[in-house]
Formats: sequence, structure tokens, C-alpha cells
Amino acid sequence: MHPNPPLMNEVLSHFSIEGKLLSFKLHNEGHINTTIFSTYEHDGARSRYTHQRINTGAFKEPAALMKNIVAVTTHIRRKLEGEYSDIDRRVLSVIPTKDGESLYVDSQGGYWRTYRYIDEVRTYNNIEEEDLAYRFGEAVGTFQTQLADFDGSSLYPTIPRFHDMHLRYEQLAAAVANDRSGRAASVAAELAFLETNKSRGSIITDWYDSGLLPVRVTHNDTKINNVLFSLDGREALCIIDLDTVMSGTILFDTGDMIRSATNTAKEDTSDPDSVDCNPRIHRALLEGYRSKASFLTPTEEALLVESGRTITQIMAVRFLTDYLNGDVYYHTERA
Ligand code: GN1
Ligand code: MG
Repeated sequence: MHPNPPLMNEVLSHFSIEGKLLSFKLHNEGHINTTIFSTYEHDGARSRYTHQRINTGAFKEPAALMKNIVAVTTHIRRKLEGEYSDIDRRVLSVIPTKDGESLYVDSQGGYWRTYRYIDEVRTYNNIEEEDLAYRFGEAVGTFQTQLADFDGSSLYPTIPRFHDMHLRYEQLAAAVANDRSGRAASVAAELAFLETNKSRGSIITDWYDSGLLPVRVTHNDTKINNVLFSLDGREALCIIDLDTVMSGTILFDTGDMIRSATNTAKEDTSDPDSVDCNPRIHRALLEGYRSKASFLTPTEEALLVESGRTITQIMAVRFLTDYLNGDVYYHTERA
């Protein structure tokens, strides 16, 4: 459901933002939360904000989720102090409500948060240049390094077992059994393919569960368009979308980084034949990543390349499950 103007006026009036509201508009990206951008004017200067209604179907405890985000961004901010003069471009800033909370609950029960909008940046849905891939790799490695000394046990698991392949296959099997939308017969080939690849796809989950991989703080949604680059693309400034920052293995992050960057097409392309993995980009990406991720253990290193395949597979399992369930989890715009 798209929020209407009266509701947006109500929501925005509760955040601690100086000046006069000039406009707001809906942003049509992201598969989970609803995002609105606003512009305010104060003392002749304009400033922009990002407001998000948290999808409580996906995130059951918005208050605990925001506590994670405040803790993680505060930690990163401290690391950047002294090193950069433009910290607000390098880490998200949570704008509190007038009561000092990180969330506002609207009159219809929606949970809203506000960030300072980071101006003069751009995102990419896929990349063709090796330089860019290298910088994306660096950004993911840097993010993990910034959080290497953060106590992950203090983080609330916003979506428990998020990248657990066994759980995802169980959910797929349940969706097939229920066949709520009568679509199962039409995806028999996809289901057979996923069945054939089930055990290989579970390697990371199995090694993680048996303690072979270190538990670290991970982002869990490091797709290419969650990184803000400078307008000229020369610098990866900030990793956004911190909803799924949790304890886990960094292979979840390298995996989504590889999945999203090496794809020769947009992830929601309507031309599946244009999808391929670009090995040039893959090489540059891992080179950039390794240049920052000096903490890698031999077991992590051993599964680094595999992680791209694993996360691609888990996304396939999750999207197919949602398709069988009748498109109830992800926002969809077309068949
Ligand atoms: C969802 O919210 P968004 O679009 O960043 C999903 C990710 C998927 C991604 C695929 C909480 O992320 O796991 O990788 O879509 N997030 C959640 O684009 O399920
Ligand atoms: Mg996300």
C-alpha cells in the first residue's frame, strides 16, 4: 500500500527536522520497505531526508532492528572521526523523532524511521568497469573491517536464519506442498534444478553450523545498489540498508557482492538470456575485497568464490518460494 499525502504529513511532522517541508516523493526501489524522499527548506538552504516504513511482515521487531542500526552506525561513525571531514556522507545518520525515538508509529500502525539523505551520490544496478568492481569490493571489505571489533552478540537477529539454506529449502518445500497459487506445475524444471544443487548449495550453512567459519558481524544484503558511490564513480562512500546487519559469516556478504556485481544484467531483467557472470568483474571485485579484508581465515578464503554461487542459489530459492506463495514477501511490479 502506498502511503497517502495526509499520512505522510502526519509522519514527517513527528521527526526532529528543522524548516519547512517543501515536497516528498515515493521511491520505487527496494523489495521490502517503503521509501519516501522529502525536501525541507531552512534559512534559505535545502536539505533532504529519507523516510522508510519498515515492512513488519519481514521484520517482526522494528524497535530492536533500529537499536541494531543505531549501535552499528554509532560504532562506524567513531571510527571515521578524525579521518574524514564528510562523515555524514560515509555512514547513515538516524534522525530521531521529536520525542528522541528512532521510530514513529503512525495512526495506522506503520513503523517509520528517518535518515539524512546523502546528496550527490549515485548507485549502480550492474557494472561493466573493473575499476568500479574493485571499489565495490573495497567497500564491502572496509565495512566488515569497521565492524570487526563490534560485539555481534549484542545484535538482535532481525530475520533469524536469514541465509540458512536448509531453512530456505524447507520453506520452498512447504510452498510446493501448499501450491497456494497453483503455480507449482509451471516451475517443475526450476524445482528440479534446485533439487539437483541442494547439497552443494548448503556447504556454507553446514560449515557455519559446525563452527568451521568464524562468527562475525555481517551486512547480509551487500548487493551493488546498496552502495552509494560519488557521482564520478571514483569512490564508494557508504553502504546503506542496514536492516539485516547481524552475526553470521562474511561469506554471506561476499556472496551477495559477487552475485550482484558480476551479473551482466539487472537482477530483475525481463530478458533472462542476458544474464551471465562476468569473469573480469569477478576478478577485480575480489581483488578490491581482499585488499581490505585482511582478516580472512583459510576456511573463509576456501569458500570465497563458492559464496557467490551459494548466495545466488539462496536468492533463487527464496524468490521461487515467494512466487509459489503468490508474491507475498517481495514487492513485485510485473508477472
Ligand atoms: C531484498 O530490501 P532489499 O531490496 O534491499 C531482500 C534481500 C535480497 C534482495 C534482492 C530483508 O532486499 O535479501 O537479496 O531483496 N531483503 C530481505 O534484491 O529479504
Ligand atoms: Mg534490504
